[in-house]
Amino acid sequence: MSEVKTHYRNCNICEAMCGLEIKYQDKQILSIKGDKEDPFSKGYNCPKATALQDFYEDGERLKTPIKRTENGWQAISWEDAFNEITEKFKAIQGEHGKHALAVYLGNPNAHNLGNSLFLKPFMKSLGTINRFSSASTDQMPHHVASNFMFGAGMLIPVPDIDRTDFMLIIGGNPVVSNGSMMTAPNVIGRLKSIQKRGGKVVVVDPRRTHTAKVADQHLFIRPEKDALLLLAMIHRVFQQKAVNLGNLKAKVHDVDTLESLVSAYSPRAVAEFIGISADEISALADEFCHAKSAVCYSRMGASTQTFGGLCQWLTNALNIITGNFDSEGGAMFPQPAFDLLRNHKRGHQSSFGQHHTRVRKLPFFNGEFPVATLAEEIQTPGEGQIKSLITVAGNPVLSSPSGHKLAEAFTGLEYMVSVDIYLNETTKYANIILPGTTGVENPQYDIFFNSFSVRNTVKYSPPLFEKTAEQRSDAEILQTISARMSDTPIPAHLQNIAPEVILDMELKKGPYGEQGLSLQKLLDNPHGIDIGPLMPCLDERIKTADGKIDLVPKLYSDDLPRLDAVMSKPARDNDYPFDLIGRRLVKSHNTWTQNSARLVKGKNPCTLEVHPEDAQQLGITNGALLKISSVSGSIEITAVVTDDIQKGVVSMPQGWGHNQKGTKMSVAATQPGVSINDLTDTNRVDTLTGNAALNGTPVSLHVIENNN
Ligand SMILES: Nc1nc2c(c(=O)[nH]1)N[C@H]1C(S)=C(S)[C@@H](COP(=O)(O)OP(=O)(O)OC[C@H]3O[C@@H](n4cnc5c(=O)[nH]c(N)nc54)[C@H](O)[C@@H]3O)O[C@H]1N2
Ligand SMILES: Nc1nc2c(c(=O)[nH]1)N[C@H]1C(S)=C(S)[C@@H](COP(=O)(O)OP(=O)(O)OC[C@H]3O[C@@H](n4cnc5c(=O)[nH]c(N)nc54)[C@H](O)[C@@H]3O)O[C@H]1N2
Ligand code: SF4
Ligand SMILES: [Mo]
Repeated sequence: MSEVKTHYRNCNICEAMCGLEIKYQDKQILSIKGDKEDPFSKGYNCPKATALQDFYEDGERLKTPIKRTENGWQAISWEDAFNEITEKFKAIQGEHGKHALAVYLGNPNAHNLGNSLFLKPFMKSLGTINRFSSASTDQMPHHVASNFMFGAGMLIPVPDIDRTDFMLIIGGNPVVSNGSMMTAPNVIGRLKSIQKRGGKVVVVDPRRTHTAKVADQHLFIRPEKDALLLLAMIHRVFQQKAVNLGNLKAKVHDVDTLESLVSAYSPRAVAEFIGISADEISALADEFCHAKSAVCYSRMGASTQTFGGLCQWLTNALNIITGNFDSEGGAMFPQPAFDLLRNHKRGHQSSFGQHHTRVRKLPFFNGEFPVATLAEEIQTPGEGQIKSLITVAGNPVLSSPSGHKLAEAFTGLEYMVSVDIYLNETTKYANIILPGTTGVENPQYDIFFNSFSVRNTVKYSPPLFEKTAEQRSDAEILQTISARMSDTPIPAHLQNIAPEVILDMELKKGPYGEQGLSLQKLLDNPHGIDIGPLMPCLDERIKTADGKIDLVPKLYSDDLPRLDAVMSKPARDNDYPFDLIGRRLVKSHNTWTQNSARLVKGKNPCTLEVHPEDAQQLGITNGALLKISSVSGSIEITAVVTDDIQKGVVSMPQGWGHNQKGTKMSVAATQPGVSINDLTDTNRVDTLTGNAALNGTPVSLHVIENNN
């Protein structure tokens, strides 16, 4: 046996980029702990980090390709797999056109250096316009707002959580999720620091979440009414003559237009609809204005809903008109060492709706179509129909709206491939599964999450363990398919270029390159390097043609009548009287971490939270087995009666439902739960951005069996 060694790397499961210290001996991991010397996470880690060992050791994780045959799944060589896949793709594209092949990209792509770099050339080589991804079940409204207000979809303002005096969190539960579009390891510690320095944290959520319990104030809001709250707060700011552009004077267009747009949305006018009193709305707006610095941060609950687009626009607008933008303690732009916008020239916004989906005419944006339309695009015959699909690191059968219907659509495809590490609810429909290396077998550098980070830091880790001769990385898989599918030959020296070569070049050309930042420097500093807190940088970073912020892009003012229509509709649907929302759990990450025994042990957490008054009215006892139904389908789930949830609203976890035949994740199947996305509805989207409305699904509840 060789000596015990130590390896440092960032955890790549969620967005928080926690630094880890891993002790190992030969190819055996001995322990995983937070790295106290990581300048950003300072020793913090959540319970999921240790599961990196489980994913590495998981005997059910695929390591070489498998092919579906009449006699079940069979091993196939990489060469045979690549030959078959590229022949089939070419034949299908030859017969039906390039766009007959679609791609679905899932969340772990953003956590993998190779995928982050090579998906772009991969898409180009396939020549299809039909890209779908988890972005349209997640954060598309943020990108649309940044595109139109600041000139680039990837220019995301993040809360300066470490210096703010007042943090308003709408529809996010960062104490559990550890933040999203806000990379901030140890959010709970950072929120408590706000309080320790005399500041305040306010949470707006239909559920009393863990974050709400830590906060100084929690306001229950009716689902999907956040845009009205934000409009009323902005109304109050204007009415109190409290507009203060701070550093942004002469840098913001259309402040007057905003004032006239919000004039109809007084706190009194919206209070009844949103479930927060006019006095509370006014007080919240006043406190926000009077705080030395303040920031409004709105996330999943305010993005994956029917007004997600408006919410993200108004969040930015509130920060801007109160002097809390591009300034300490407000919303600020990171300056990442690997700058995704390095080549983005001013005045080159993505055009919106340059194409629309064939069936429902939803907009194309940022190179993709909304995933809520994928099933119908596969199932509706006619010119442009999708006949073939490749999924890369995604599980849309569990993660997309009406996932069970998407599964049905997959059975009609002529040919499907999945680049994935498990035989799961989605990949079981593939003809061939190509598994890449994962987690500790990969190099780690967070291109995306450094772009959303609350502090500028930089860190690279090489793979902890070299892959075996039989394994391929996702990067190699993508590069091989690209080389074979591309119409224009890719030069030999670029076909297998290592991610590190590109990383090194970008670091040297990036904002800290002149100060000597390079891959070598990162290798010499395995705990990472702290660059410092976020700095005002609007003038350098903004990408609008004239360098000014567009406060009221037309697409948003055009969308307000849709919101007004809600205010005249009855609050409740008689057939489906409850609003279903999702929740995240500390010990699971989306749909794929549940094959780790240490993460799924104990009581089944996939339960439905019901308010005591609703439970009493329907005769539901704690622990009762319920049937929940929506227009999309029905599932059975155990009730937990709690006043942590607002009356009229019910909540269940997302990412579950591992109970399906033909999958091979036997630990996950011991605690399968049910899929929330068998209830969500592809027809519920934010029509402005195309993002799925996964929160606020109208449902009904029926007792199957009470727990007496
Ligand atoms: N109702 C409801 N639905 C939701 C949400 C919600 O809040 N409510 N949340 C949404 C959000 S925010 C997101 S991001 C999406 C996520 O949606 P998806 O990205 O579709 O789902 P994941 O669970 O992240 O699936 C990851 C897949 O990648 C595989 N995988 C893991 N690691 C690797 C790797 O290193 N390489 C490869 N090739 N594959 C890998 C896993 O086996 C799994 O199949 O779900 C969305 N769906
Ligand atoms: N442990 C863990 N961490 C994760 C993940 C995970 O699965 N598990 N997933 C990661 C991913 S991919 C993402 S995108 C992030 C997401 O990070 P967050 O956005 O922080 O995650 P959620 O827990 O989905 O928070 C959404 C909140 O919105 C509330 N909500 C629902 N509907 C509404 C509404 O209409 N209005 C308002 N105001 N609130 C509403 C819900 O009650 C919930 O508290 O988390 C990441 N981190
Ligand atoms: S918070 Fe996220 S990045 Fe940090 S250890 Fe947990 S899963 Fe990993
Ligand atoms: Mo996400």
